[in-house]
Amino acid sequence: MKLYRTPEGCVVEEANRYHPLGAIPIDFLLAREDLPEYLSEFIETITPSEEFHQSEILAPIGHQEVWAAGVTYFRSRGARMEEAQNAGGDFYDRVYSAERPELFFKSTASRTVGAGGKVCIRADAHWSVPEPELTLVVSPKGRIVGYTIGNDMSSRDIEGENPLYLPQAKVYNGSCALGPAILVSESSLPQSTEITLEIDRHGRVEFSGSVALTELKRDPKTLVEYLLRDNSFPSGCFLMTGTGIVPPSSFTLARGDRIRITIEPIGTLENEVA
Ligand code: DO4
Ligand code: MG
Repeated sequence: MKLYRTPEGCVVEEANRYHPLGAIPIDFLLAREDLPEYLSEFIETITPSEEFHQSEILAPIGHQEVWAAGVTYFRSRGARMEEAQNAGGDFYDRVYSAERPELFFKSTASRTVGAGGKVCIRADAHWSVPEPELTLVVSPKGRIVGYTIGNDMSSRDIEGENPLYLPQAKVYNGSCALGPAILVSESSLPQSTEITLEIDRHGRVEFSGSVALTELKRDPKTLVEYLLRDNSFPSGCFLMTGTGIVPPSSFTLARGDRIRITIEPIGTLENEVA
């Protein structure tokens, strides 16, 4: 079952049928502890349609905060150590194997775009990349009630210069994309689930890569447990689980690039760089 947000309201896709939820706001849905059960029962009362125009979808977010985990894949650890080689210290190596994960504040709805929206690179950065990440949809009490695709847009030169610059490398206008939908499910995704990234430039593929969830070092439930320690999310929240795909160091995003991230059970999140 997938939950979309459109300008006309939320829509649930189930078995190729689309159930409009009318005036029910996404905040009401994402604040529920029983979202999968609630939606399964609620759509029984709605006459579905077989049509849905995917061009009209918005990021599936209301007033939730978006948080992110970092250095959760070996590939990310290596990339971080390389970009920060002049910053001194072995903090990325240590956080990769530490018990406490790296968790950071990533975005608000105002800085987040949905599928088809434009993501941004900072004007004062010269090394920018997308980070394709499985993103957990978390209830106020910390239950994982769904999954979406996230793009943790990042400025690698700013991040690499000094770890204290992380918030500037990560949080700016258009620095986050979520969507196209929330796969509403309480079951874990299979370990074989693949995340793929394709970046098109002038109509041809400039970079592509993929990673399977087997490479994710941290258990999603443990990441959520850490995030909710002494930290409340009355509207629920999103938690990106880190990137396992990093383009080569010679690569930086350019205006007009198209970024496509696919996670098969959820869909494809496609955005152009503004
Ligand atoms: O430690 C910096 C951020 C790492 C990150 O965003 C990731 O691994 O996905
Ligand atoms: Mg990331």
